[in-house]
Amino acid sequence: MIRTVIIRITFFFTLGLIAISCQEEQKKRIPMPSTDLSKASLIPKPLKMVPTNSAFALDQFTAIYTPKSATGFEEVAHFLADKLKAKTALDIPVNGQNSNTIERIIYINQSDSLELDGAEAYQLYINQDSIILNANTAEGAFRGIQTLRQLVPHESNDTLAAQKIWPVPSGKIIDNPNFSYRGSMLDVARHFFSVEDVKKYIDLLSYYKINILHLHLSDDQGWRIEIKSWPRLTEIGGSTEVGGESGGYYTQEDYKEIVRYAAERYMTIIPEIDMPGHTNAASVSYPFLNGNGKTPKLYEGMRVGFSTFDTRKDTVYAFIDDVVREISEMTPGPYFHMGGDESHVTKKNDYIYFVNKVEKIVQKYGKRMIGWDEIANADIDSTSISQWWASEENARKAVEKNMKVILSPAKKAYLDMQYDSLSKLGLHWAAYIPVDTAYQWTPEEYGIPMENILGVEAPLWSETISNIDELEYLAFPRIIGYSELSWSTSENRDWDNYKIRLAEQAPFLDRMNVKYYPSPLIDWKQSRFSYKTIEKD
Ligand code: TNX
Repeated sequence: MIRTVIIRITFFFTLGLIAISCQEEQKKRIPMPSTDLSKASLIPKPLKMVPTNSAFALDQFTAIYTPKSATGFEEVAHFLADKLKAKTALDIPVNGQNSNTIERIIYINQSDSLELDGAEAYQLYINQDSIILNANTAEGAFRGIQTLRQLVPHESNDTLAAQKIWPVPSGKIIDNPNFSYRGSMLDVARHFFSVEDVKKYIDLLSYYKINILHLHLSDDQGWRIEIKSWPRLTEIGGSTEVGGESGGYYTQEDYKEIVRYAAERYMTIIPEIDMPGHTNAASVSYPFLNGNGKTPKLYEGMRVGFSTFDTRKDTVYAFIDDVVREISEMTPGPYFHMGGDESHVTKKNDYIYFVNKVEKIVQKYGKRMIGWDEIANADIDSTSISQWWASEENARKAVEKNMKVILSPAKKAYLDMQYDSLSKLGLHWAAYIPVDTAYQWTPEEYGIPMENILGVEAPLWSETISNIDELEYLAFPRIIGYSELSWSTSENRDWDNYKIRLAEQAPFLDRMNVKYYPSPLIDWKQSRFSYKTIEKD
């Protein structure tokens, strides 16, 4: 394999460059400490790793190259160069012309090798003088550069050479995700989070290879996405949030910017408009939508299950058609989430009628419908997807209908559950979820046949959090564990091994200014970056 790659490289470089590098090889090779790839703190853990106990010296004489014709690869290379610059301050050229000063290369290669089974698969070959990253697609290359970023040490080593170097442990990595759907959800309805906050979250999630961000865009307490044909939704429905704070919403331009930023990180945005329950904010804006028989008023509390759309009015479906159309037009991903949870004041027949109608609208706009587990009670298509949060019975019904299921069981995967009874943020209606409980369960053996599992998603509901620091406190470090639960195979997951790798994430999280919960279960690595937490006592 390495030989084929090397042959490819010789095609890519001029003979002159090869000749120069051969002559100078002896002189430029830096003695490397023995570095053991198998001890690298990679999360999620790759499928296979073969250490060769040497190292690649990342330094100012390193350059990145990509094949010119491969779509998206050059952008991936620039992304890597930017992130390496932020970490090391090195200015690493991408496809540069001036090869005289280059001694070591990172080659991000498009390869059609059959060994690379799947769009997100990649192989990394790290030698003393080259790093070769093979992927079928730019998406696979993007996942691969996250691994590479994690392999670059946080501190440089300047005892080995005149210049600063960052020794990257050598060896071979072969990787491919266990589940293609590795999700996170953010509730921007109970509390609104700015575009900037969402981007920071996306950037952190993508470092751990999470590829889905589901945005819960509407609820009783707020409507957060501009709909041009129904402007009062945001003018009125967007003005409130839990606890009387000021609300907010995304303009369509804002939403498109989130979608673009996520796409740059090979992450799909899934928009959710929750209905027929959780619709108070919509009904306050347009009272004809309301079906609970009371005059709707703006709501800033935390109760659930009191609102419903009127499911028997054509105008309600005309409204939904506009909403689904406008949002779908801005959403390149294949999914539209219709909520469907906790519609406690919608009669059962009305609920089923409603879900069936909305499914058709979603399909009309070319999307696959997702709904919370209750939707499996409707007469639903096998192409629609059920998100299991509460009811095993509903999850079974989905499997009987041969639907795919997203695993988000609240007692294991809810990021808004408190870590323990002392946690200041979060709820505990489903469970307390300390960092080990969040990690120590097996999605593959949770009662759903493997062929029905689409993937795992960790929802972050925002009743108790109102700013990015609080968001990060509940999400981190648990979301890092969910990334491993959905990417790595069960044979590669082990709490005792994981908790050591998790401890090593502290320098990254600190450098990114992430206010994670410093769980006492983890022996956090101290870092030279500032170490602050929002919980002082
Ligand atoms: C249940 S999960 C809900 C949400 C709440 C959450 C709080 C789900 C589909 N519904 O409306 O925010 O619990 O943990």
